[in-house]
Amino acid sequence: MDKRKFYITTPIYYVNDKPHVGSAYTTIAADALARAHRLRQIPTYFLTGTDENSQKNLEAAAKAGVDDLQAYLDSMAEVWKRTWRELGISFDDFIRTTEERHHRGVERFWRAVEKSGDINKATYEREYCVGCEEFKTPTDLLDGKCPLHPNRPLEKVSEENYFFRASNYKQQLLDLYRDKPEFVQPQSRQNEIRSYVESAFDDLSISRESKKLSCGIPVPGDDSQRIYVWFDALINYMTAVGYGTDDEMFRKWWPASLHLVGKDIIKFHCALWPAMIMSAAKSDGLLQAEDGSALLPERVYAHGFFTIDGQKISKSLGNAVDPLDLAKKYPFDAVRYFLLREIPFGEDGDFSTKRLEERYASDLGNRLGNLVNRVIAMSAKYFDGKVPQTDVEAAGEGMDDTVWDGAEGLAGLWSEAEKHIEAARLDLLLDQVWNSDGASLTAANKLVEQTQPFKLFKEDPEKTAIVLYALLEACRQYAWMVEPIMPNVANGIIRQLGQDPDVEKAKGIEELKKWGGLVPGTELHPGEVLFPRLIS
Ligand code: ME8
Repeated sequence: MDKRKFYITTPIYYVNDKPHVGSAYTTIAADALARAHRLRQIPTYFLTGTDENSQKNLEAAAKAGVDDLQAYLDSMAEVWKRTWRELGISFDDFIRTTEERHHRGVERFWRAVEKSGDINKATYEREYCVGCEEFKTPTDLLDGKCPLHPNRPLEKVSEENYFFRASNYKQQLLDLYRDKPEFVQPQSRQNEIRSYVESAFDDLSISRESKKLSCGIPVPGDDSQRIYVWFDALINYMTAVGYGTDDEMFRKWWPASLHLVGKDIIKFHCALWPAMIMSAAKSDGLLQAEDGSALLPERVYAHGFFTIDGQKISKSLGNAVDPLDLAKKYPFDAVRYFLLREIPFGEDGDFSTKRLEERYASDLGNRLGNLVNRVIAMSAKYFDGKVPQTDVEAAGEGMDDTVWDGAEGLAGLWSEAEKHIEAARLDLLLDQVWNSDGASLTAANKLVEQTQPFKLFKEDPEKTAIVLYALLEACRQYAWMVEPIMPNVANGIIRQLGQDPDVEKAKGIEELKKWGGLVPGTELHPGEVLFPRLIS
């Protein structure tokens, strides 16, 4: 197994609706983390896709008046794929659970679980919430209703189905949480999962009678039953990288490095999914590590939920924000910045265009955009359109009587950035680049105020060259620090500094981090407006 690889996934989304700012949030976070790893030249595979064997989709197709379910699924999957493309999401693969490659992998997985002795038939009576696509026990309900979908009547299901003996894996799951606490992220969710497994995790029905449910993958060897949508959906993370079709590819990418999900589906990812793999691995060597243990995903990270102007995003309230509309109104990099910056990753928060516009003006326009514009414009004006000629090493020193820590301060920012990327905390990375002491954007702006290069030039051109070189070089480094979050802005800065972003990227992150990447005498290209005034 190549240790230096990064396989990241988003949930596969239901296609009963088009993307909104919530699904965009997860997808943008995954995109930024994928870009951060690619920038570090770590082989990266970024997967997203659509969850199509769901009753919800069936209902949505009927509501839309489309008789041909496959035609509905095809057109909606295209809407999702196109939206992500238009927003510049850099996914490597888009899986649909109606694809042949997925069905083949699901069949192999089912057979493995069956062979392990963990599938049996039983009759039972229970209530099913289509909103959650989940069976509910009496303790899950509030006044006899699903607390998440109180307006949806529960379906009473009484039939003979296949069951997965999930309870066989209770202890192994608890051991997993104890031995590898990082499996469940953020840490604040670990107790929730542990107590769920201790108290409520039980055998579950993993099929429905085909005559009652016209969507879903048929149970291998028994067409009269169809596989429960979550049991099939989770396996997408494997089928996309070749499980059931391409063992070599599977060995290359599995296990997933990070499943990024919303907090609503953490139980499925942190309990059911590893239990399924533990079972299948007993009978399928491809799912085993060298020591025979099951190859489980390395981490699941559950982020929080967005409200819109304080309200839950919902169809009935009609408040779902279409990310494509946001992209028409704002430079999309600014939306990415806002989403990833505003809320500590893992916590709930509110999406408000007022806050977005405030941050656009203050963080991006005033602090980043102005700094880059001023520093490049001054350098161009005083130094013949070029990066000033100066002693690069000397320019890397901290400056007396100022807040500026120089190259050392920037190196400190980089080492913190690496930790934040590893922990998937891009909010902290951004906060630090903007606000920390020493060499952040705040410090750089202060340095301009403290040294006043536009006055200093008359008295001391040599010192001005040092100050402006330091600031230009800092802008170059900021660009690479924020590149995963704002790729277009970063490229714009690099181009204004007279460099080719692709050529620079190819040098590798260690080179990009080094003080002095900007060569004195390089021709600058001022003028590109990074954050244009918003049209209201
Ligand atoms: O659950 N805030 O699909 P889904 C933040 N098909 N994130 C949000 C959000 C909000 N308000 N609303 C949705 C499913 N999300 C299954 C997944 S995976 C094998 C199967 C995001 O279309 C968040 O990531 O209901 C959440 O987990 C996901 O959309 C749910 O998408």
